[in-house]
Amino acid sequence: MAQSLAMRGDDMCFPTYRLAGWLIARDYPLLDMVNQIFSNAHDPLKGRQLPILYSARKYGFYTISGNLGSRFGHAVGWAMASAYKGDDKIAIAHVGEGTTAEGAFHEALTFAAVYQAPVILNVTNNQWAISSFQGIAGGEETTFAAKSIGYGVPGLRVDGNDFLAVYAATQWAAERARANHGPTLIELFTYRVAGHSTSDDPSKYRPKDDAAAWPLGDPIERLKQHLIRIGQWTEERHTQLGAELADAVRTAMKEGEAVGAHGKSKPDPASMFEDVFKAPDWRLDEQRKELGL
Ligand SMILES: Cc1ncc(C[n+]2csc(CCOP(=O)(O)OP(=O)(O)O)c2C)c(N)n1
Repeated sequence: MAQSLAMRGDDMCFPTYRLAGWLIARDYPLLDMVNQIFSNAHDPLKGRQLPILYSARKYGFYTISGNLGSRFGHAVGWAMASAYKGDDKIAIAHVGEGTTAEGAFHEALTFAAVYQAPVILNVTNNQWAISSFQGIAGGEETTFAAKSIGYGVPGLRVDGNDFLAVYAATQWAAERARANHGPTLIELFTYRVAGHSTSDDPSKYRPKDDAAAWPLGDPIERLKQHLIRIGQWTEERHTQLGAELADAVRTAMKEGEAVGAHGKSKPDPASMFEDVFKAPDWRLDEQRKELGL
């Protein structure tokens, strides 16, 4: 995940559900991810979030929300607070192109522009919002990058399947933000080859061979070819790495299952009364006692 590597450890990412790569690129433990998915006794989020809606402050990863677009405004607010405190930490946020049709996207851009917030706002244009194609969000009228012009914010349109281009664009926007030159909107142009989720069947709303017509290739394959060409990588090492990673995922799954899957182990119910207020609150204390916890 190029952006995760281009940002500083103390910056903050306001992600969507498609950003697990951020955590993996920063060596977040796979087992913690699996335990979160299972909501088991070792779930770092104590069963309080939907599966895959990770949160990891130490890894610069703000909690994901199922409410599309809600992170854009949070990122701008966080970035404004950082600037207000005289800090040089910056924020980066993501939405899909479908989500640009939500008010939250436009509100966030207005605040970002007016207050020159040190933030990078990304639109991952994978061309499909479940079964709605990008035109439903205005993608046929103009590009998503060009939407920035109306707000007076620079907009970049990047080949989202080119690792190095994404890295370079992010680094450029991060330098601008850190030097107090304000926000940048980046459109990451890509294509969603698979379904929206495992319960989605894209052949119901687009031609079965649609993915074959996509000209910009697979980002991992492209980076691999580039690295081989410059003598930094080989087919053998790539195959070996693939096997190692598959093994790491299988091992984490087994370990997570051993802790507990499908409700076999759960976070301590009494923990729901923790972390709500900074100091103990008598109302919560009464509720906890009422439940005998
Ligand atoms: C406020 C809100 N409205 C609707 C949904 C239901 N929903 C979940 S994902 C999705 C499609 C999002 O498409 P896009 O923004 O293009 O992102 P992508 O999943 O393609 O990355 C929708 C409509 C939601 N989660 N939140």
